[in-house]
Amino acid sequence: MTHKDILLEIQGPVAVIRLNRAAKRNALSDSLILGLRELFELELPQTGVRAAVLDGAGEHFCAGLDLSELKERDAGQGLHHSRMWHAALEQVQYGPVPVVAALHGAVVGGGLELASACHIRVADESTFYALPEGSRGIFVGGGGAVRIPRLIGAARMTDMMLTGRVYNAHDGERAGFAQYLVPPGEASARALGLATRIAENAPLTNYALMHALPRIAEQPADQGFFTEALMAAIAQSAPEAKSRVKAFLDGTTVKGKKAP
Ligand code: 1HE
Repeated sequence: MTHKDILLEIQGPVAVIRLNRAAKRNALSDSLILGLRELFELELPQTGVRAAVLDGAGEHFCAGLDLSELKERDAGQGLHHSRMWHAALEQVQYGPVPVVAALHGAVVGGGLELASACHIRVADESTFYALPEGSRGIFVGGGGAVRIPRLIGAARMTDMMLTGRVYNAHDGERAGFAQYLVPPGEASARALGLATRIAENAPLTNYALMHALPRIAEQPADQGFFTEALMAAIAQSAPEAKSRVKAFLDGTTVKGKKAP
């Protein structure tokens, strides 16, 4: 059952998931975080989709943690709250299908943590990135300390949290937050085009990119080479890989197909 603040629309092989709490700038309440977890873990696998788009309704992608719920917590409760976010965003990163985030407006705090758990980020020119945790006297807790340095480096993240620095869309793209920068209002359409293209890949290739590549990239080289060899052997043994290679050799592949 999809959460009241989440819209789910199936467009052919792509699930379009929209944070739908515009009045609160799509702030992530505990209930909304649990709703995302349930959607990625239980609902999406049943839809048979092969890729997803995640965007936000209204003027902003996401204002992060719902600050109205940030009540007095003891250390144990704080730990469990952060682990709840981890469990949910792990379902986004290591869920059933690649997720393309379509960004606009504020991508801040936990909103940036959520965007970082996606596999590709498309930002329109209204996008800005910030980590207000630094000025609110708190720390990231939704996996940002792990995922954000992998996008932009620990030095930039440290600067953002220490000084409150805000990156605009152009600087953000150069820094590595987003892979695509598009005119205002065009992020969701571009993300849908990319997701549709991704959905055409062999499922094992997408699986390898989501589940094997990030792990291989963290392994010492010797182990990484070995894991890569295992994944390569599994992927190329699939019937779909064989038929795709055969189509190329027979000249029946659609040539010159460009990414949208
Ligand atoms: C919120 C939230 C929120 C807006 N929690 N209610 N995140 C932040 O520190 C960012 C806080 N938000 C903002 O800086 C701004 O709202 C925005 C730049 C995102 C958007 O500005 P604007 O002018 O379009 O909206 P607004 O007037 O500030 O807010 C509209 C309403 O949304 C207002 O409620 P209203 O009832 O008065 O209309 C705001 O209170 C509400 N709202 N953002 C709750 N975040 C796992 S740890 C993660 C830690 C974090 O994410 S910390 C960073 C939290």
